[in-house]
Amino acid sequence: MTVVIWKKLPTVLLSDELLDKAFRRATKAKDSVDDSDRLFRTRKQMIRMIQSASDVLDATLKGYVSKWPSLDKQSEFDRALINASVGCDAYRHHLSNLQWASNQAMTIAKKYETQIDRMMNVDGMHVRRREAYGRISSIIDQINPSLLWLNRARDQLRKLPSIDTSEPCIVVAGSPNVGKSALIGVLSSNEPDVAAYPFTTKQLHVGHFTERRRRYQLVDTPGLLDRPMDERNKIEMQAIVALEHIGSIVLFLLDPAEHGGTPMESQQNLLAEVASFLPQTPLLVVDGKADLLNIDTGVNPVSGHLCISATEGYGIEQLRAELVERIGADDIGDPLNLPEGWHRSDIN
Ligand SMILES: Nc1nc2c(ncn2[C@@H]2O[C@H](COP(=O)(O)OP(=O)(O)OP(=O)(O)O)[C@@H](O)[C@H]2O)c(=O)[nH]1
Ligand SMILES: [Mg+2]
Repeated sequence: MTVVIWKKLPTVLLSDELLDKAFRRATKAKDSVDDSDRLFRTRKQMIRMIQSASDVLDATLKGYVSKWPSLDKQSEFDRALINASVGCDAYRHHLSNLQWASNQAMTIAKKYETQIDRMMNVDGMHVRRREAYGRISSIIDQINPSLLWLNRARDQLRKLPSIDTSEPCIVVAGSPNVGKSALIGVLSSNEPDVAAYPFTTKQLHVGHFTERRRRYQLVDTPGLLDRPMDERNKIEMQAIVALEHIGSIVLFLLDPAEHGGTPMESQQNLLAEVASFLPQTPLLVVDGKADLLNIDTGVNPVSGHLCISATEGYGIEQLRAELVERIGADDIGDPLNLPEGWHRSDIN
């Protein structure tokens, strides 16, 4: 599975820009044709113009199709995000329109090239070449709505988080304002990236740290879990379900001081809910804002949970070690990732 770097999605030219590019290239190609015989020269020129215009269109359009990530190759998480932000059906439809136009342009070009090749009249060749241009232009104009759609979709998709599903991913969940983003900030080695879930207006933080040569990603869930289950729409549910597929572990952050405004009872209910819709994903419950609880020992003696303060830095390294250990225990796929205390003589 490849990681989609959404920010690198190429821009898409609109129909007039595309045609301009193709016809300009074609004129240049014509000028390089040399033949002393007027009939032969014109024939070669007209054919060359049609050929090079259709080649440019074909390469550009197919280039878009191949550079835009193919939905079938996406993780369930990415597909859920694409669906929520621009719609998977529309995505497929507009990209396939580009493919269609590119094939049409090639077919028209071939047909006119053959005709011109058989002609003996210079004026007729010019007429045919203009006809070919006209028909190709009308095909490209027909897909302008798709080109426009892709440009707008690009603006949306660029805001999505880029998550590598082949690396461990820690999903940070909890009620609003409990300190999820602050915790991602202190656990991350650089400033976390800011991205967007397509259905909330809140900023989503994506951070990472490296421990024993392994990269751990941290993903935020702001606004995703704020409402009761029955009020969430299908698209939000897809994203929540998809979290199960990317999450190596769910870090559920509680705010026992209720500083964020949510009573502990509601926080516990949300915890039960999260546990029920992500049944396959291990869950680590952590008490946050330890500074407000006056606990600096790393474990809350009341709940038995690890206890951290993002603002004061308490318990952070203990939490990191716990996360790495829990994820490591589940991972048997990577031969380079040996259990603690082991060594390999062939690598150093
Ligand atoms: N005292 C204290 N305050 C904290 C701590 N962590 C976060 N806060 C404060 O709690 C508030 C919410 O923190 P955020 O990190 O934005 O919480 P969040 O869970 O990401 O909030 P949403 O994304 O809106 O759901 C902010 O005012 C933080 O400064 C902590 O460890 N101790
Ligand atoms: Mg937040």
